[in-house]
Amino acid sequence: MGTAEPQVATTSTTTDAQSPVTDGFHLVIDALKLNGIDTIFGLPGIPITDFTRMAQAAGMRVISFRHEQSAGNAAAIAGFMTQKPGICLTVSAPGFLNGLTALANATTNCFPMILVSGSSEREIVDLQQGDYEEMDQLAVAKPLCKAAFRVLHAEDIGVGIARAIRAAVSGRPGGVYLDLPAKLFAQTMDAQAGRKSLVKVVDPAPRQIPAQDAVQRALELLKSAKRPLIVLGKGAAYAQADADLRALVEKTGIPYLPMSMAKGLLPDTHAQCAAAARSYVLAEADVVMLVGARLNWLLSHGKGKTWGGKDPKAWGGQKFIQIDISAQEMDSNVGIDAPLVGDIGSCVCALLAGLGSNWAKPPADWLRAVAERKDKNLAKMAEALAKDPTPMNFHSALNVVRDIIKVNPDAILVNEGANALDFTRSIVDMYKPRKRLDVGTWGVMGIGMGFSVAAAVVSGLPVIAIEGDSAFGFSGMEVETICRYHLPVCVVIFNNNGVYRGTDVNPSGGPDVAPTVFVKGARYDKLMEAFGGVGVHATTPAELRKAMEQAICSRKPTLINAVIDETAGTESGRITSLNPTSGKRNKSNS
Ligand code: ADP
Ligand code: TZD
Repeated sequence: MGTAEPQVATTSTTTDAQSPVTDGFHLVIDALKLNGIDTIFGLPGIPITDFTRMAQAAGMRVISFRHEQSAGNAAAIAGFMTQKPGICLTVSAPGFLNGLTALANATTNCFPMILVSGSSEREIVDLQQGDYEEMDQLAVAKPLCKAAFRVLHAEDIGVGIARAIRAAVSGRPGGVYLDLPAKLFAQTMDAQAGRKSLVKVVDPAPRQIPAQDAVQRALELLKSAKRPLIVLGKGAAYAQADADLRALVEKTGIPYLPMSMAKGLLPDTHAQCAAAARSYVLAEADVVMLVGARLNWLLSHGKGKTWGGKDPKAWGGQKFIQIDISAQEMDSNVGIDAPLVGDIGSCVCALLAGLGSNWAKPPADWLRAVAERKDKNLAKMAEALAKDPTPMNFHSALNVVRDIIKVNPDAILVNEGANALDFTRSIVDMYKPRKRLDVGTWGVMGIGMGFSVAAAVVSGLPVIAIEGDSAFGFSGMEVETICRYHLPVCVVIFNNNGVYRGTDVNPSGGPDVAPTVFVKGARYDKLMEAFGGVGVHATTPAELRKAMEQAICSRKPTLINAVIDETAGTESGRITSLNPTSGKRNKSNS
């Protein structure tokens, strides 16, 4: 890099009580620390390199990545796990853009994070005179996040950080962009005035108490139900109201369905868990209570055949109660009969209080019907898991992962891919809240290693990442990051030689392989060995089991290349139908 970096202001620090002046670098660090933020996920370069050094010197954990998208994903999931905004720090223009996908994804998933990016000279950017890494980042970020701020003066840093924190975690959580121009870092001001300018955010995510009449309406609707169902979403996982939520489910006796990242809020093996009877309960329930789950594509927009509707757009006739912190979420897809707007902790608490002591359990015939479906499907699953084909398929490999999680329920499971995602979600039971972290609302590939790093850093617990081979490729270079920080991450790549599968052929007969096909028999395990981690090539469930057990026990960075039958799986996993099929093709076929 030819350009000189801003000089470290060696004489000034707000942390040094003797020093008469402070600077932008230290004010940002002090403002974050004052608000209990002790970790930064980022990637250094102009104008933030010295900032990363100073943050580390000031006792912050600075986790440096190989690509900003992974740093951003790490920040986002740290936000989800801790309810504090995760911080991602990047350089200007390209670094900022690399982080932006993660910021947009965080916002889409309602994860609190702050993307802090250095930016170039305002005067030059605004006149478009061609500065180093020039870009109007604030304008670019605005439509992709919940809020975006820029700080121009050192004395405004305290307020800027406070606004960013509050915007990220209050109401519906989301991503916030904070633009810090290079010049800001170097600005100096009186140290005492600087200290006074900082803001400790009081009650950053205030409780939002639901109205009593809304609680009553919800309870009455629930009471009238013949076939009630509770759907738990990742908003419920985020809310950390675990004990009350469990009490609500158990006191009402209503079957519940966990969305992907809500798995484990109650153990998946709980008698009331209806995950194994998903299609039955969605189509049959007459009153559905959504707890921190949106009626988006993942729930077929609350209508159509999934919900017992006669055609793909038809309402199935059920009534909905929806608990959400965002009033605007109500009626977004179908009418909500009993909206319960507030934070999940307060709403669940109010519902519990209103249940009384003689709440009637749901009708026995409904519970029996759900249990029958569930038992039938679980028996079918057990049969599939008992097989031991050569080569391994998703079931035989995941049978191992299922056992490993069962004996290590505190381990965090990160999961991405198509088939690797869908099969893991349905086969691997989770036992504790917030242990399953995955592709979320967008079904985005590339979260794998960023989520794994953050999960290990934030929790100190072992992390198991179940990755499709394509999915892994999006963030694979971060295995170096995992090794560098000696993180207890065990990456398992379900290697079936391509995107979805490895069997496509080039329709033209030309020399290029098909667009979905990768190098056959790739040895991803060697990648981990290159950085001093443990690499294992596993071709049988026994080899996979041994390697995973050793990884958990040793806490050493491990990558297991689990060879899966390349014909296993389907295009796009469970969502094959979302692939457009040309009307032209249909006509000419018929
Ligand atoms: P899933 O994908 O698991 O179905 P979604 O991401 O669609 O879940 O929905 C999460 C919902 O939870 C969002 O609508 C969000 O507003 C809501 N939410 C997040 N945190 C809270 C909270 N603390 N209290 C109430 N609602 C929340
Ligand atoms: N790019 C991004 C950022 N997100 C995406 N979801 C995709 C592309 C499209 N995509 C999927 O939806 S799943 C997937 C891609 C590329 C990978 C599937 O292959 P895999 O998993 O090897 O990871 P399986 O188990 O072989 O299906």
